[in-house]
Amino acid sequence: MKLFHAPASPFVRKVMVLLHETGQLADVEIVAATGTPVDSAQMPVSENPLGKIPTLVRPSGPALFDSRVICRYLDQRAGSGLFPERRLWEVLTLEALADGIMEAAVLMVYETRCRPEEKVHAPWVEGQWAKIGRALNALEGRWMSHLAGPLDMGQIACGCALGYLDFRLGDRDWRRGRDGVADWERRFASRESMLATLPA
Ligand code: GSF
Repeated sequence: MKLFHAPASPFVRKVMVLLHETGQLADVEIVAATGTPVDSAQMPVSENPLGKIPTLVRPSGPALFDSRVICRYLDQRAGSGLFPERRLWEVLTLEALADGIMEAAVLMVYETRCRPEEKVHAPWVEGQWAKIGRALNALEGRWMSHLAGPLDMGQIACGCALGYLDFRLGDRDWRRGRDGVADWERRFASRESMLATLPA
């Protein structure tokens, strides 16, 4: 299998952490692909018409995207139980919440990276940050007992989302007033799979 990959992408990191945790790393060839919506020259546009990463090419069958589909596929392939049937809707919702944090953070990065400075719309950027703030409050208020449970895909996605906030938006201090999430993140970030996939 081939995985279109960039070391800074939190969505790609979800896939990489899963590959580490489930012992499938050797089954995947990493193909470098960086880009933005305004520069897709190196992106896998013939495999994924959306031109986004991660995209996974299998020996047969259509290429898989996005990260949620790829993670579900690789989990099933290894029978690793990261989407346990008993807690499925919670796990998928937590993954969606973490993906939403990543999406909003990536949009904030694109706003300054892809637009001329005079066209950056500050209220729109702050609207994305407000989404992230509400999602972090939900983690702190409602998800701590789930985060403390056995490893699942929702937790992996949260670890990658919080790592991305440190990587790209470190000056925003997401930890303030969220001691529970901050403490969980510190412990989760010390997993071997997380240390091996630090964004760069
Ligand atoms: C999001 C992937 C994405 O936006 C998923 O895989 O879960 N919902 C999708 N990837 C970014 C790279 S990143 O910043 O993680 C991407 O491919 N951007 C290029 C573009 O054209 O949006």
